[in-house]
Amino acid sequence: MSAAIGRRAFGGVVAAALVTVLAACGKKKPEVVPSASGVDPVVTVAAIDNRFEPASIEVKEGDAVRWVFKGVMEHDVVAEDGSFVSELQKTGEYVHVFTKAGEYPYDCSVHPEMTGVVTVK
Ligand SMILES: [Cu+2]
Repeated sequence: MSAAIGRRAFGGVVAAALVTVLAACGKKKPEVVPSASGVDPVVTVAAIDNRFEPASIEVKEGDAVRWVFKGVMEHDVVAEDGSFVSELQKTGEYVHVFTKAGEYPYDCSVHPEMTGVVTVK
């Protein structure tokens, strides 16, 4: 193996390590899923500084959930599975209709300590 090839291989290892570090310190926010409209939410969750209130809610299939943004800081709602993702916002609301039973953990992309879960029965 020549020295040149050796260097190239080393560069690849460094690049791979860098990607790993970047992935660990900032998971990329998934694409925003537009807020639902024309529905009547059964539960409202407040996004405040810095938590979701209430953090854990339970709804039925077909129910809509509304998040209202009331913080001084910007927050968002990001489902772990990407099924509901809001913009970063300080005011206004975000609505999502849950059509399938399951557990939907979510957090705020800028405050990892802000977590919540929607359980759909
Ligand atoms: Cu936040």
